[in-house]
Amino acid sequence: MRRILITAALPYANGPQHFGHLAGAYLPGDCYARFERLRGNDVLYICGSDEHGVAITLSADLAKRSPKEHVDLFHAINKDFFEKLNISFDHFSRTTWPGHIATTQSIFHALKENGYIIAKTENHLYSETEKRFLADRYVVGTCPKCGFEEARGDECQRCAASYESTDLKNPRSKLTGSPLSVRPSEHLYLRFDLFKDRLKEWIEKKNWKENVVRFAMSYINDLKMRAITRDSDWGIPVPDMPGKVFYVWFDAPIGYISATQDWAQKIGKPDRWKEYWLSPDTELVQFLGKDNIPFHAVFFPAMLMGQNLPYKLPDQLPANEFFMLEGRQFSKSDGWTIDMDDFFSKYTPDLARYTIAANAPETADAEFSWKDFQMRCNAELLGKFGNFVHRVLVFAKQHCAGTVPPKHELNERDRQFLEDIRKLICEAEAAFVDFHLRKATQILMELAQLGNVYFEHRKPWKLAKNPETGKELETTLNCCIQCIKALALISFPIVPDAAQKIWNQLGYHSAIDQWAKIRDTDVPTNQKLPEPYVLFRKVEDEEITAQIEKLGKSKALHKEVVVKTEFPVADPIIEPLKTSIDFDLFQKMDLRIAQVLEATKVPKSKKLLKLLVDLGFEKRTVVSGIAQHFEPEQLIGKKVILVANLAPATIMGIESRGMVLASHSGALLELPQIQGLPAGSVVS
Ligand code: B3M
Ligand code: ZN
Repeated sequence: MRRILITAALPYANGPQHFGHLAGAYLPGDCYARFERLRGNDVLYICGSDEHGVAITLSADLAKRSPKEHVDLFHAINKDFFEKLNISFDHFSRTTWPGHIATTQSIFHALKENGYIIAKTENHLYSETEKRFLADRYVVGTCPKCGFEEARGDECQRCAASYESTDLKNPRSKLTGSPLSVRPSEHLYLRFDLFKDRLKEWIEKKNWKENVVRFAMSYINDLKMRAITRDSDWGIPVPDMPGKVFYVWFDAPIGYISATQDWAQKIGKPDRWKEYWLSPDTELVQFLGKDNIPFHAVFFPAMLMGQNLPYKLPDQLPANEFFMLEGRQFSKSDGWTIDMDDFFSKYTPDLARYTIAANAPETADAEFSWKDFQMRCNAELLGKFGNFVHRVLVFAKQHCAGTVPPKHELNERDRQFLEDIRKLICEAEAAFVDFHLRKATQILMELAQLGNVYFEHRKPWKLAKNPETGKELETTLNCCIQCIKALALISFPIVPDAAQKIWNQLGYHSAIDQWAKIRDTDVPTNQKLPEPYVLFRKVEDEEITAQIEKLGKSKALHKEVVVKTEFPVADPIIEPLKTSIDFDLFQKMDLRIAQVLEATKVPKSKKLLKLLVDLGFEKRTVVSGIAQHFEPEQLIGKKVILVANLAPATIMGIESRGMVLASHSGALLELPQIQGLPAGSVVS
């Protein structure tokens, strides 16, 4: 029996989780955990809320909650979300439980004792009114190079100079506008650079996904010391340094260890965490999204290498790409999301799990779309999978007195069928071992289809009409029942509720619990079959249309156009075509995707908004005449298309570097939608 410790990235308790998160870490982790438990291994699946960091204090402030109230709220919401989706964590802890403080501090002490921590005193910007040091992103001031007055804390969006925030002239708080002073502050740095060789040697031996290794290696080559402390009162206190807490990415991964300790205490065996974390034969498998790779492949391993205890380093790091909704990133503020209460009032968790697994973002970004969801539910789960199970069981009930009929002499077709079933079980096994969820769902459907084809071929309804083919009928149904058993087995990690129901419909009263035994044992002849029932319902077109419409409606951009215009949607206003231009001229235009970071009304102007946009490689200010169509806050986070090489122009005293594309029709205005691609992408 192997001992497998599985973790999934600790979600920030800073907002509700959605299918995007689920696809990146929690569902793949859960399918793997369920599969390995089924194989009889000692599995511990650990997760918990990540409850520290500036992002949390900021959102809490905005929501007028204390950070504690904020994380309590979202911890509860997210825990419930995972429970509703049948994510089988053995424990879902949180980084604000007291034990996490002690563990974080002891990891820190060992690093310090071993000479990996140094202190440096540097000047930082301090707000007298807010009584705190401000991180770069909360600072604005006058650029020391070009004199631009709205320059950011670390780089000037006008002249692209980069500098220390303390070099800014007239520095101010971005939030309150109050002036900032310079004060020395001491911070602790972790000497990650000292782990370069050990990290390299360790990663070179790993058979991880190519992109994970490449990404990790590029980080290692460039490893420098990094500050692990922050000036804040929300976080794990740094011993002997009042007013300082650990940087959230220092304490969060330690949360995996402390969550295991929390679990061990709760089961009344406080030392059991050591069996997982301190034993060399534990296999540590950490599921995560690709944006978290450096922390799991480089920084956290280095922190553990600097300990005196023999902590486990990850053996596997299945990192997934991003998962979107209908081609765009999930965004709650945009309404580009799925209301989970509504979802669960209509659909079972299995439907979500199956659809997400079938589209798992394993090698490329992937998405949830409602049409695909409908197809997965109707054509696959209901049409192929559920239908096969149901028709066989109904037939057996009618023609075999409600029991599993015996298997008699097999013909070539039966033999082939049974062999194919066995082959597909082995393929599914391999897919789960290799974290290939997509593949596993394909195999599941292949197996269901195999059953359907066999059933059609053997035509039991004909065999039933002729008393002389009674034995053939029984054999056919027996073989089909063995196929159903295989379906229950391999579908269990993905759709556990449906799998268990199928298992029970085969007359078992136990839980699906042993992979090899179930794989190798036939459903016994004469086992009593209960009344069969339908497992999946049809998802109607109207439901899907309604969901898609809802998505469109709650999309802020769209809604605002409708709400803000005084006129009903008018007939299109056809403007005459301009004279033609050369392709060369067209090609000179540089159109880019730009993400809006800040939006404010231009004082004394009805039409103008001042936008700060991110082009990926630089940030700039543009002035755009769309103020009558959008509230500034609706635009934050949106991606727009910018004419990026338009000569700068000064509009109402503001230098505008570029123009946002928009489409007008009478009083209507809409922004072209490209939301899934990164800022800086060329539009041509
Ligand atoms: N909370 C980031 C995230 O949710 C972070 C992961 C921590 S894992 C130790 O993507
Ligand atoms: Zn400048």
